Amino acid sequence: MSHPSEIEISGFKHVIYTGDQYPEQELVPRSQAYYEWLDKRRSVREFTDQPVPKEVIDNLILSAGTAPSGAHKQPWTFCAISNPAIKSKIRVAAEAEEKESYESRMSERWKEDLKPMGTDMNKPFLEIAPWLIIVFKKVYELDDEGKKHNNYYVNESVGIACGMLISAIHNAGLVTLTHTPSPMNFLAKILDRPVNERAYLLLPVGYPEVPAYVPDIERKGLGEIGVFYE
Ligand code: IYR
Repeated sequence: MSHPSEIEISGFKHVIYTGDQYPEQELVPRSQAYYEWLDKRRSVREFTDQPVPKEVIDNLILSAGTAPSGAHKQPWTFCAISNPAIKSKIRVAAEAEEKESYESRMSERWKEDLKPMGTDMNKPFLEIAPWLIIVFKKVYELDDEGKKHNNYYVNESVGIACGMLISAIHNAGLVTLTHTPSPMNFLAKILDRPVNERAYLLLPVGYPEVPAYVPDIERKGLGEIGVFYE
């Protein structure tokens, strides 16, 4: 039976889905291989300054931009910074916020919880890593008359895009970590972002130091994170 290559639904064009499908016997090995590959991803804090070509960053951003989003509003902007002067500015401002956080904003319990991660208020990777990708969420759009139109499920959409970005970085053989200086509004100021954009996450991107050391932590098993209703 032949199908039309496109149809209309509520007046909007729909085309045929072209994602790959695999024979049934490949499902388990493919899903297992993906899991095992993804399980090797770690948040790495030690970077080298080895350059990463801009074209790689282009592809990482395009990959993140394939994320689903509320009403397909794509409420994100990815700022990629390799300029050393801007990276230094970001490091100075981020460390100032982190110092304040570690010294007075974070609870003792929180700092105890972070001890195994080996993180502190110093963020040398902000200058050493060849690229910083700063993800901004677009809370609303402004139309031509300057009227605000709220986007939908913005945190969910941008969170998913960040997950896909992190996977794309891992796929390229590069490393990152999720840096969340709080508050983050200094980033919009330094980068002169429009009023509808709020900093969401900062990801340094580059090659790991050799060797790079990561905390010896375990991931929860299927029995702890999966609940099945069959
Ligand atoms: N915001 C700081 C501190 C920090 C907080 C958590 I929760 C971490 O898992 C790691 C670090 C930072 O981004 O370094």
